[in-house]
Amino acid sequence: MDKRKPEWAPDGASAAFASSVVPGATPQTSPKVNRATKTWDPDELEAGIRAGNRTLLSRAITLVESNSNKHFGIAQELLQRLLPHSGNSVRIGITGVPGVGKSSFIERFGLYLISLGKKVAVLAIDPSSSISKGSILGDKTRMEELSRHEMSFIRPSPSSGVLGGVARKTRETIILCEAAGYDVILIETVGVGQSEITVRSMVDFFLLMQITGAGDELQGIKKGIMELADLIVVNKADGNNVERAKIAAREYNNALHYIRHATRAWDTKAQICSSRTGQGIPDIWQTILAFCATTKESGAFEERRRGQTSAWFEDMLQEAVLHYFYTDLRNIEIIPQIRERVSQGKLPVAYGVSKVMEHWTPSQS
Ligand SMILES: Nc1nc2c(ncn2[C@@H]2O[C@H](COP(=O)(O)OP(=O)(O)OP(=O)(O)O)[C@@H](O)[C@H]2O)c(=O)[nH]1
Ligand SMILES: [Mg+2]
Repeated sequence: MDKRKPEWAPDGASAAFASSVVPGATPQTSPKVNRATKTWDPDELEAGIRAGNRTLLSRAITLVESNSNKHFGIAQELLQRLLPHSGNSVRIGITGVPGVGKSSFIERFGLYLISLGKKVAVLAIDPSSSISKGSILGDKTRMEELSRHEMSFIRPSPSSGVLGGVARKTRETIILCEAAGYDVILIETVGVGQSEITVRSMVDFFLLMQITGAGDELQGIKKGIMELADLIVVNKADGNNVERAKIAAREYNNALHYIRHATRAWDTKAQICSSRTGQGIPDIWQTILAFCATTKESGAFEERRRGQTSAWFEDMLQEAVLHYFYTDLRNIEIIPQIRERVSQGKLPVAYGVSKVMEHWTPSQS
């Protein structure tokens, strides 16, 4: 099969999925689907997505993931049309170290939500996929049943670009999925580096997954990560691990008294579950429902969403301005020269900066 094709294509995907999103050393500016259909028809995409057509949803995501300028306009037009139909989901981020059981949890939890009549979309932000140019979402055995279900839609991490670009694509993908009627959006990320902060900045509810270790549970967990979480879940509470998981949850609950909570008027707590037996899964959904009710009531839910969108706008604006600045011909030559003189100690740093700015905007100096 063509391993470059990023589409998740859950229809009959079986063992092909996950492991297929491999090489991609070059950004995928020419999605395969484009060759098949020749053109992108915004009317067709809009109507298809609104009708919940997963193939067209997949195509639209490929479009927003494209780095090509010629796709940008149409992707943005589509997003603008769909924006009024977005926002009606619960966006849930799930993080935890590799092996903690995130994908197994998503499979269980997703199937449970489907049993309640929900439509579930699963996205991923995997920073290592941009470094290694290949997805490590080795989930073909973990989410197999969910991926085959017609009420689910699973899409791996965009496989190229810096985290900022990946984040933009995921945010836009959330909008598309919501317009397609998905009620719950689950975003998996590996518990390393900046990706947790990034996912926190695009979700309503952030779930930190832990497992019991040997002894001191709190050792090794960073306070900073706990401060991002709305719920800590101690997974793998099954077999002879149940008691240890309960003890761990108690320890987290004690520790949570002493840290700042992620969401205004919401007390972050810890609970246990088993993604293997399904124990505790409904309780987690109850917690999330309680969270939504409380934060919607207090206004914190809307406030966060608005804040996230304006922060996203601000980030992109800053990125664009920096790009404009550094690629401006007036700066391309002078900045390295002044940097050199500054680093040699021949010019004070602030003076060097003022020289660059003067050169760039002589009229304002
Ligand atoms: N006993 C038990 N094993 C579990 C449970 N959940 C996951 N596992 C096992 O833990 C291993 C890792 O599970 P994954 O779901 O792939 O973990 P992950 O966090 O998604 O891992 P990465 O995607 O690599 O970050 C697998 O062997 C699972 O079968 C659980 O609740 N109980
Ligand atoms: Mg996983």
